[in-house]
Amino acid sequence: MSEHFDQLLRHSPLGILCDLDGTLVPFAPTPEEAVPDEAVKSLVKRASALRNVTFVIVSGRTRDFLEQHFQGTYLIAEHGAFRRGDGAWEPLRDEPVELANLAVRLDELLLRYPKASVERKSAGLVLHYRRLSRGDREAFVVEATALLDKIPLLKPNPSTLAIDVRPAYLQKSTAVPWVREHCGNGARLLAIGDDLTDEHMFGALEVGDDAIVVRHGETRRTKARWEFQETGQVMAFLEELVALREGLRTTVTALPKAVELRPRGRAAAQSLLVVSNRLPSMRSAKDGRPESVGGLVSALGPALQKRGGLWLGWNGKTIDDDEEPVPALEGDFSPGLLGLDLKERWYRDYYNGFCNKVLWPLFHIFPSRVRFAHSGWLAYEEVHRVFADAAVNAVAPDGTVWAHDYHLLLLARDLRARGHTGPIGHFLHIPFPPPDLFEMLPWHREILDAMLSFDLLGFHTPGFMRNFLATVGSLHPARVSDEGIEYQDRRTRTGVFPIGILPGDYKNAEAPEFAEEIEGLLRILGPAKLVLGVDRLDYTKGIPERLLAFGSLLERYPEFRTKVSLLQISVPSRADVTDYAEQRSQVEEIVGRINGQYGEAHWVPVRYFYRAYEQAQLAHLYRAASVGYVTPLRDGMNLVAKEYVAAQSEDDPGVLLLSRFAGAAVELREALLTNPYDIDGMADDLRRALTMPLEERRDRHAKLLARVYGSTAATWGEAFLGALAACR
Ligand code: GDG
Repeated sequence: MSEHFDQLLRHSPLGILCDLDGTLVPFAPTPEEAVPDEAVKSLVKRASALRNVTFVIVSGRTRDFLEQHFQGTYLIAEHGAFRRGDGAWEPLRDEPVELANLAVRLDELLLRYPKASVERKSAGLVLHYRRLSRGDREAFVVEATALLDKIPLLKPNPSTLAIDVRPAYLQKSTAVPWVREHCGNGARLLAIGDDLTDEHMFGALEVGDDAIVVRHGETRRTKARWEFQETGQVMAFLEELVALREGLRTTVTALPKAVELRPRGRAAAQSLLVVSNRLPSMRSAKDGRPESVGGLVSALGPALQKRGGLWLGWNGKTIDDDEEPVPALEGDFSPGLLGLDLKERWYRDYYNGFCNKVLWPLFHIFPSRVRFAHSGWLAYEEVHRVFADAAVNAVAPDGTVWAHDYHLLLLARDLRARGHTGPIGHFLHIPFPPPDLFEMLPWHREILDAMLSFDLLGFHTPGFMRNFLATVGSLHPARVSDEGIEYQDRRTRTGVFPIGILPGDYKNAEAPEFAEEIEGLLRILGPAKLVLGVDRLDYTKGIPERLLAFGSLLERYPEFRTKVSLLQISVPSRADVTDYAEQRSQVEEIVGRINGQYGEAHWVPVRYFYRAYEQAQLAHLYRAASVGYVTPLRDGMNLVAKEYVAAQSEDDPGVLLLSRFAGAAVELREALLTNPYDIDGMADDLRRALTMPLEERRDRHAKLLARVYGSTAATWGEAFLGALAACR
């Protein structure tokens, strides 16, 4: 028996949630004909008598039906509307469900489709259309769902050739906490079912639990990690499981197979899965070929294609809190993009909450901007479970998983709990803070524990890696040595992998269709030298400081007035987080003040744009700028700095003025380094950049360019994946 099932099936307490129709009992043309036979009844009876096992039938059937066939068994009827443990039936909610309005219209529908039938229940009804001809089925579903959509409260749930109609809150997911409570502390649950109503049950499971779907030859997406094809296999499995727990067997051999993701026309389970909070944006180019937007996908695309991999992440859409996200392929791109919706609540508490109001400011050393909320931490854990469920379905159990960034620090823990055995790596795109800051996180121990489930943790700079090792050394019992970090029976390695760009994209960028707008912009700027800032509008990027230093230059060195203009492009980002909205007002206020104070009829000192440009337009602007003004207060790497270097002409290159607190400053040592906290000092550095002799500019640029070409996005991806493979 596999190690995974050996542990699960012997675990105490164990809860088993088992659907009936299509799972234990084969389908029949009508519900009346589908009844449990003696073999099912006797197996359920034995399962119900096991010690330290809570066996529960979780069905859409009525109380009467279940009671008639199963005595002495825990039962959940009508998708959770009623449950019965050792005592009497209890309703999930007390209010009755109003179905009267529906009756007349349903009767009319059934007159037109006499082979369809309705099964009435106290908390809903089921429309069965299995007996309709194939041609009639589709028309019936369209008419029935149109009719039901008009009924408030009731929500149609199309399942296997039957439509369940019941209040939206009645879902089998409600069975999961009830069973867990009955099992007692430390329980693990196993859920088995075949249709979409069972997916709700699977979706409510937690780390350590497991689910088996019964396929009946279908290949729809599922939250289950394991699969059987038909009810006979479920029976054989449960027979052996019961015998194992009764002490009559030592092993279970009738085990389910791992579910493989079968996206349209694609190979089965993948050998490499990249997981990031957000999917990269892709679009179809004019010639129909998919084209990536953004460096990360260019960096990882070739590695994914070579290994037949997939990319999993949030698709940018949100859904209502009572809906369950189902992973789906986005478009027809290569590499394949597997998208997940986020519930509204997760967007608020996980993404904007824990990620962007806790981890982002804390890791960038802005503790005063951190806003802790326990709901945020709970959502962070919950979203990890959702990502882990989707991930284990999308990658072979021994495949490689590469997780990205602070949104997914717990992923390896949750993948291991789901039986993933392959290598799992993580790359942090932002800084890692020193121990005393990390300790501010009320959940610092849990996060470190989870991070130590990765095989490899990658950082941009040796400094960030040192911070991580020092944090483990001071806050965690793990042993840190040259061989890596050892904790319990695991070893985690760390490494420095400075991310790069694809320099060719900036060096030779030619896109005539986008050039006109930029040339117009440059004409307006006139003969003044151009100082260029490009960033997401984020308080870590030091935009107010950069503007103030530019003001200080104009104030203290009046000879630069009318001779130089600052163009600041700020790409809208996280605008629904208060700190970002405030940053925007602050930036606009400083721009207004400088322009009011120094502007002249023919010269505007600062041009400020709150929008995004095409990559080719950025390359054009980079090339036109005499100074690349990159001044973050703290930054993981900062790709703009590298892009600026790549875009310069070698004959007459501009100067990169770079904050010493950007990760890029470690590599780009020939840039003019500056301290953005010292406004007048930065103004002096800007002056030096604007007056640097050609020879010095060429000399610095040649060295910088060699570095940008020496370590690119592609070499970064391969280096990380190579190191991850070497961990095993
Ligand atoms: C995180 C870390 C780390 C900007 N404006 C436009 C545009 N951009 C592109 C730039 C660059 C990218 O966005 C920004 O990358 P950065 O590295 O500067 O910053 P973050 O977004 O904060 O990224 C950072 C990075 O992850 C990678 O590990 O370097 O430290 O914070 O590529 O060109 N792109 C387009 N239009 C714009 O207007 N198309």
